[in-house]
Amino acid sequence: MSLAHLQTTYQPLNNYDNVSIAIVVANWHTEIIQKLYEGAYTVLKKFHVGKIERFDVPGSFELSFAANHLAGYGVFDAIICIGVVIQGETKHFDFICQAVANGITNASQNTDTPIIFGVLTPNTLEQAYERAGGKYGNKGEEAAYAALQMIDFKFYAQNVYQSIQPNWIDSQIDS
Ligand code: DLZ
Repeated sequence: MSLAHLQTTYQPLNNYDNVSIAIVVANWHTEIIQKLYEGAYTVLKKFHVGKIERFDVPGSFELSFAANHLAGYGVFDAIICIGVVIQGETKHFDFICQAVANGITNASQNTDTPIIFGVLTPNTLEQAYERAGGKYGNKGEEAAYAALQMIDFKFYAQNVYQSIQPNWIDSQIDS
């Protein structure tokens, strides 16, 4: 017998009333940021997420610290980080993007909390607008869907696997 029978597709939760999600927003390019934030907020509301809390930080560089810190309280089921860094505008681009991407990855893994990378890194302001409710959609909405999907994933995994004894799993893999 193998574990294959357990690897069914997990279903979305029917009810997000008890779910808490933080949205951390970097205060650069605030008009675009606001559109991304509203996109994320609207999707979470549509799915009746019980608690949505916004936190503002100075810039994208601070997103991962804030997300890591908030995750440490263990009260948020997911954290969405929203920022905009325009490549053509700043020599800081590589430093900031790399720092925030690595920081979010580390924070997410260290705290076992889904932390979503909702940071736009386009070449121009125009490209940023196109991704904040323009012709390429709204990346804030996509970030919210990613958060819900990761919450579904954790819920499913915990329900299916938490009660399974490790030695039972070993025996399934060996056989
Ligand atoms: C300094 C800076 C620059 C030049 N550009 C941006 C940007 O395009 N987007 C953004 O979110 N933040 C920027 N920042 C601010 C840094 O992220 C950070 O807040 C400061 O360096 C202070 O640590």
